[in-house]
Amino acid sequence: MYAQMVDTGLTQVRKAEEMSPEELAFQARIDAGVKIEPKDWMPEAYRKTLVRQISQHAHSEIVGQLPEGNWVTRAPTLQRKAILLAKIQDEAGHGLYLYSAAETLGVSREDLLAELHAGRAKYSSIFNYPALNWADMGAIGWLVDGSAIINQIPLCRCSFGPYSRAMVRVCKEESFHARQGYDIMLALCRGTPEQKQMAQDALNRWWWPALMMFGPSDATSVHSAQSMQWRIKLFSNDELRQRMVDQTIPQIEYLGLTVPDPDLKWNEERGRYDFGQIDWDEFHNVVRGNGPCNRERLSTRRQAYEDGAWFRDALVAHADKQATRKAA
Ligand code: BYC
Repeated sequence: MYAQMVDTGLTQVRKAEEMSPEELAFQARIDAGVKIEPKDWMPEAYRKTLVRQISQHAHSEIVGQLPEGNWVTRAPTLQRKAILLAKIQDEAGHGLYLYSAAETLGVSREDLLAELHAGRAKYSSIFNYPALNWADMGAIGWLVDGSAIINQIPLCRCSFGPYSRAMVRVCKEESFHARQGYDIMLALCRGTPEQKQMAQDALNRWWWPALMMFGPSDATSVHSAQSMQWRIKLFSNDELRQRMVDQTIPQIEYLGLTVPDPDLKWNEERGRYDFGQIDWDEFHNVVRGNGPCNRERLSTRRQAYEDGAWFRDALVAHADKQATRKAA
């Protein structure tokens, strides 16, 4: 398969004739669907790509708690509060599995967090938008977790064992999150005209940022070609984005809401929807740190880390004490 690989996008994929015997054997294992485990030989670039993607993913889960965390105290009922709390706790758990998966590649959680807190590491653009009202909790669960599922189901079959296994549980939990989001939207759409308008407003604000979650177009994606050769990515950014659109339009229709895209239309020939242009300037601006909430998100994370220092110290002191006791 690798022999047929061509240079696509902006990355040069490694051609068979450029590979060492070790790399050829490694690629053959990947092509045969064999999982790569942490102690197996791997090209340094494969390891680095995984550390980059898994750590960005982990940071996204952790920062992703912030837009929703703000709404726990304002949830309209006790049941909604309990559900939202459970969802946010799940996101923390996802971050922890993912940091653990990254650690199997020889990096430490402390170093990864230091990169995040210094503003050098990326996390998903979507979490730099504000959650303005309760309907946003619906839109986030439905559209953001919905997009996450579409992106992450294929990752359950990716080539790196610890990442693929972590994704299985993450995807099950994301399904619950997406359903709770849709349930909030459904309740609002069946409510008063004002409540339905809140749902429409939230859809209008979250629709385009949710489509941006899938990353730059295939023509400009830097890493896609190589990541697909290594089966870290199984589908391209544009293919997954299209799936999101095709899957979500009928859900929007069921809610009785309007898609905030005048160019959206069903393409009979393709059997898929055509949709409007994404504002890539906005995307790049957010990724560069200039979105509506980038600074606030980072400073909240830094503060939370500093506030938790006493607890981490206490855990280490306790572990040291246990170890001394055992040794005695
Ligand atoms: N935001 O060559 P490309 C969640 C960066 S968690 C920011 O296509 P790649 C959830 C990209 O990193 C959601 N940056 O890259 C949590 C790269 O920069 P670097 C997170 C983005 O890696 C809590 C550059 O642009 N999900 O759903 O092949 C509550 C070029 O892009 C974004 C994951 O992380 C973006 N949207 O593809 C609720 C899933 N897009 O590294 C929900 C795993 C691109 O060269 N990750 N960039 O500096 C992936 O599948 C891939 O990493 C991506 C990007 C599809 C995101």
